[in-house]
Amino acid sequence: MNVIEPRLRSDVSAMEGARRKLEACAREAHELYLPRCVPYLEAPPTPLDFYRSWISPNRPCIIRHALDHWGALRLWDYDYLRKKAGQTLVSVAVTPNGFADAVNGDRFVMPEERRMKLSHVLDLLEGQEDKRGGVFYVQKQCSNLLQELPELTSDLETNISWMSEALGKDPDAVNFWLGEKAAVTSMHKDHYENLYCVISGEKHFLLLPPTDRPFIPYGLYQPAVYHQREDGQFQVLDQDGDKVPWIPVDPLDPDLTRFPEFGSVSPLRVTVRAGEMLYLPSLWFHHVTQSHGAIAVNFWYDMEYDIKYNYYQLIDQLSDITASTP
Ligand SMILES: O=C(O)CCC(=O)C(=O)O
Repeated sequence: MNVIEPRLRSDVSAMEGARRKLEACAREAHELYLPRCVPYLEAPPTPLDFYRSWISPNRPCIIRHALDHWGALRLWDYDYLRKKAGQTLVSVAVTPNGFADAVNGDRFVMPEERRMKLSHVLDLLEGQEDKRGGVFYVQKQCSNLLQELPELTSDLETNISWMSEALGKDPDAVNFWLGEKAAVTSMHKDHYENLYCVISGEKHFLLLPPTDRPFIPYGLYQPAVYHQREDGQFQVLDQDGDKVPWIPVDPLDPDLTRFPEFGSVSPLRVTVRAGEMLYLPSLWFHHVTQSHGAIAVNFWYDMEYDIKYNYYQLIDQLSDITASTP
């Protein structure tokens, strides 16, 4: 008689039970507090109201008229950027397909990073120069607005006062984004409270709450980086280091045969237009596309590592364990 089999069967049914509980928890979050679409605020909030209504309940919203006083909204066209910072070197992510930091086959592939004059990037975006099969995206998230483009900071605020007061801290990073329509940010989450401000063009966000984690597949991938050869061909070069956990599903065209659980997510889709600010709460999954040449600036505030973070970690780990149930 095989004594292991009954034990295995009960382990499997315990896993399935845990999975059902996780899925019930995700559904309950939708019933209890998650919105069906992203609401708009018509004016910047007070710190208390913003903390109470949005940060604490971890709910996204779009804030209008919070940037009306930024010169950037009126000034930042390509001519102005050329005059003000055209000769400045910026870090640019270059890929053959628009996917920087994304799963490609069995690899997690990062972009080739080039240092280029901003004017050169603008020429490429305007089609004045041959892109040689590359897709270009200024997207380095190292506070690149402050680090690489200080000339532009007088056209906006580098600190959102009501947010700093609500959280009791200043942003960890202020990032500048400028890219082609083909540039896509694959689905991921960050441990930041994010204020994402569109200066020109449009950004399209697909959002999933952290509680949907049981339905979101993760894999472990060999890290690699794109490299464009002299003849223009892109290679994928393996990198040393640990495997990278990443989400392999494309939420705009999910392969539900491979990832049937993803069929249970309820995405929020929102277009953020010039002059609008999206509050993207910490740990929300997001996938981002854009109109050609869209410009944005975002503020990342480190999240509180409190009980909410702790609960998320539990859901994350249980989702992993129960997903591997045969
Ligand atoms: O604008 C993008 O392409 C990505 C933005 C993003 O992922 C973020 O702000 O965390």
